[in-house]
Amino acid sequence: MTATIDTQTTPPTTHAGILAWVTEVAELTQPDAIHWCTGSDEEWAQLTASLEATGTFTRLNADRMPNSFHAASDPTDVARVEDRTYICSVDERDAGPTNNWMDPEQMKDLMRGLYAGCMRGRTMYVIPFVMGHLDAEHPMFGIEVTDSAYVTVSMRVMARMGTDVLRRIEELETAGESPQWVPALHSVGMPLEPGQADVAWPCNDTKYIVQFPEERMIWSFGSGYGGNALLGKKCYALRIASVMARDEGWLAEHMLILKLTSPQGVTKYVAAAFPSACGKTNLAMLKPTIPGWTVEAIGDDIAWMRIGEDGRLWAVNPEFGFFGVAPGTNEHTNPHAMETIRKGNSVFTNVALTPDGDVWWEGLENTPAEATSWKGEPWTPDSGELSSHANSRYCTPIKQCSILADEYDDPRGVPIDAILFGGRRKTTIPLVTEARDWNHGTFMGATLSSETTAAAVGAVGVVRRDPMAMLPFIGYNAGDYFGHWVGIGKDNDAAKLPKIFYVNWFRRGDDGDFLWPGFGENSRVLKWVIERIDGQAAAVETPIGHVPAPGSLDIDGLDVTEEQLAQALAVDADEWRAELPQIQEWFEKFGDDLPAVLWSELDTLKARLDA
Ligand code: SAT
Ligand code: MN
Repeated sequence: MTATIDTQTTPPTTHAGILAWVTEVAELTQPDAIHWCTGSDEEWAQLTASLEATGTFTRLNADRMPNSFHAASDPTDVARVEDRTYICSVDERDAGPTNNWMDPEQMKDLMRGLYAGCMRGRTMYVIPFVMGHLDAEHPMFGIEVTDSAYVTVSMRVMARMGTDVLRRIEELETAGESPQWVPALHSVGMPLEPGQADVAWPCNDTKYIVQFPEERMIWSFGSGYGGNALLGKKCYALRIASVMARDEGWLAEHMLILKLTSPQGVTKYVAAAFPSACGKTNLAMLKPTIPGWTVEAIGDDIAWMRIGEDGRLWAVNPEFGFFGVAPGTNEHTNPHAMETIRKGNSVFTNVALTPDGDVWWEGLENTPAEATSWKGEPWTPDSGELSSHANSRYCTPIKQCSILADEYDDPRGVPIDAILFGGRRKTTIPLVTEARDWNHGTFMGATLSSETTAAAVGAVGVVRRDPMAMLPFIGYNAGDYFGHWVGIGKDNDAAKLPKIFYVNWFRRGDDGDFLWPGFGENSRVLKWVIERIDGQAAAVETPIGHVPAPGSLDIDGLDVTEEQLAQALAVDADEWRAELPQIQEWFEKFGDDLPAVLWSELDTLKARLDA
């Protein structure tokens, strides 16, 4: 039995372009019904009820987690599928060496074959959405068409969507502004024959996540999960937006945005890029351990940054929710996230379900004596298996975050003072290093490396280069992307641009233990960063940049000795020499497309290590 959704027969828009596209998609995919999303509470209630009816959702105990739901995906559909993700630029060269590429017309032929009749037996949801503010100078619209109610519900958490968006597009159209909108087509790829029962998590073994950069268009097929299916997030706000940013002179980056206020009331804004599942969300909502300092959140995953009239780099978070990794999230690692989640209105995917109707995951307090694992099997702490998938997620409205900065609602965003690049490395990379200048910072970003995590399908723990933490998200030739970064430095007043730092919370000592406690204690590193910008903290120059001078990083009251800190900050010339051929090999991938400036930075690094 399926609960019914209102399906209007008359589309609620007169926008010819949108109507034509939706009609074309419906003719190709053959849905039983079309529902234009309003974004209302009633719609949420209907959709979540229909998801309960199909067994996709289990409603959680309202006393613990009001208006919230548990979902378990198909065990084969648990993360972004990078090997199935394509940048279909007209010219193969424009996809560059880090992306999969196929000729766009060939890809469209192939995918039209997959899409033909793929929504039979299902409702097609039309989701008008905007990434960023509806009242931005140029609102960044999109229309996602999907046959997944799960995706529709999740999109309502993650993006501003619904009738208001449609009205704004029409308004601008009427004013003669022809606002751009990104068509984003998604199907789980599992049509239903008449009488065929649905499964809790429909998907298809054949998956394609495809960006057409010239057309600013997204086609996704076969997966219902996260970044593969919520097309406003990685596909639009990073891959397609990075192409727009290249063409228009701004930056679309995989960065959190936070506001830091000192005991003296001085406010700074920090943007930070880390690969998925490296603690970015924790840093975004950090609870400082040093007295008098406060952190407010603005974004946890994506930053769009434009040079303002004042010459500074202004950032907005284009998203409306948090899509955070659940395992490891708890009262210690991220108390603000826990508080945000507990307010409800959330969707949990691939975590465990407790007998009293709550969710649980590894690392959360109060381990239950028994639970149902993400695979739907009975689980106890002695099961010898994880209760939750390592990439299981909470999906929660950002407005519930009690430390959300007021500036979140400002369409102009915030002026960024510091950019941090970070990865997960057991060795070599110090706790914090300050770049000498913008180009050196671009070199740090371009050579960023990290041990892989469960956020993408594939081996975990392997060191890979992840430039600006954007490897799976750069929508064009990464060589050109580095050139774009260099260009931002060249075309603007360096004194007004943010200072760049490289951090590594994950360095380990000889005993294999972490050298730095991380989490709330990372506020100490932020404090040093801010004090550097204000010319207050001391640093020593090393071949790789400036690291904190002894005594300059505040470890007052912390259970870390000066010796441990020295190890965390050490620049080991031999480790770095071992890194050089890897960087060389990485750069060679880009051939002539790598900006010469980055080769000079590598030469400088070599020379400094030998000096
Ligand atoms: O699945 S998502 O791509 O949305 C999450 C992530 O990898 O950061
Ligand atoms: Mn991310």
